[in-house]
Amino acid sequence: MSLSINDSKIYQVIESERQRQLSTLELIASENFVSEDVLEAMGSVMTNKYAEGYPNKRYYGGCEFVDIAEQTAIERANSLFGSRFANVQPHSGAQANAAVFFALLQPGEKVMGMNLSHGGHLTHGSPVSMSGKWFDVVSYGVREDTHLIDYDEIEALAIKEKPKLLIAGTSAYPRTIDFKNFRIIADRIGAALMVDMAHIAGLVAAGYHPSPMPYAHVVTSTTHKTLRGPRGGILLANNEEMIKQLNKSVFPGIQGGPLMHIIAAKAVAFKEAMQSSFREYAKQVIKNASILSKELQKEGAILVSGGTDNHIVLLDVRAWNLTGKEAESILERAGITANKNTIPYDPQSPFTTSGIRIGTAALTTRGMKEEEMMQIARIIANVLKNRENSMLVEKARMEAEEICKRFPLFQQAITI
Ligand code: DSN
Repeated sequence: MSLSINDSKIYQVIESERQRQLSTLELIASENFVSEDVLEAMGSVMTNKYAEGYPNKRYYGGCEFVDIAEQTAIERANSLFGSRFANVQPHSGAQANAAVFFALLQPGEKVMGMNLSHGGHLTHGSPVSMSGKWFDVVSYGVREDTHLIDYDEIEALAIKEKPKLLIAGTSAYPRTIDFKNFRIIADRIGAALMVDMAHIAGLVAAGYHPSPMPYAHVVTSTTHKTLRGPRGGILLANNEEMIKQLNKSVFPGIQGGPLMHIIAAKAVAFKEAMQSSFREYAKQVIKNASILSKELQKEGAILVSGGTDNHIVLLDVRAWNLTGKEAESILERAGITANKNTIPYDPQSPFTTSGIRIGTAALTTRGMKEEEMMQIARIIANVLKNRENSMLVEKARMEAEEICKRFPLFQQAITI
């Protein structure tokens, strides 16, 4: 290892980030800790190889080994999710979603997705993203009284607006999504149904959230959230014509050379997600979120939708006279990493927000269970309620660090 000698600045930054991850409680719902095997594949010589095209149909020589890696990733993705076809090249979830738009729509055509501030995603038609700038967008939200998706409302809107593409999928929705209902709506208006399962992919893989695969025309996902793989995206489909269109859309449509080191790491992660230990993990992720939400409620927290079915808990911090921005920064001082998030019908801007989104995927990877969730819920509530008390916040930080020490990570990582 020569990075510490040849580039001490970057070495130091990596080491500091490693220490930060080790010593703080990671509750960002879209983050996780990959295995050392995934890390090893990501940091391998596969990064050196150009492989534009697809296995056995490349624009470069010397692809015999990267072909095996990509084919293996495709086969494992299909067996993990029960799909017939997969494209494992999207560099991210945003790229996977853009590939669907490029494959199925012409600029200006109509799409219908969930409003970002109700728990949707930027790439589902937000006016600040390419999806909202280049396409005609209709957004649906959740009900104001329950914070739940109302399928009758979506159906009525879809019949009125007739989008060509209907999008199901969220980044801050704590409840189970009924993909069958979405397909019924799509069929009524002759739309294609895209499901973006980025947040729940690990839960779907393990059988703890219903799979979109029987219902969606195309499924997109990231590979790094609950699925616990490298940062990246995938596309899944059951129809051969659909995958042909998607493949052309990813390359040469919107991307150049695939990231072969990431694709190899995706293959490793898919294999890990097929193990019974991963099913146990996903079950615990949900149990932990459920305990965390109940304990927070006991402390007086107001939760969007009143609880959770998945890995996400969304707090309405107005109950404690805070904005999401303030709450994020107080939690950070206490050694807890979470993110400010808009809540449905949020009076604050997306930069300020009234919510805090927390998720249990990363801490569950560290091995934390019910007991730690109860302790963490108490710390969160205590520091948010007593933020003026800097001694209390400092004590909370020490307690967070002590919990982290009991659940070590990266056994074989480099140390200074
Ligand atoms: N930014 C991701 C998340 O946190 O959910 C989605 O892209």
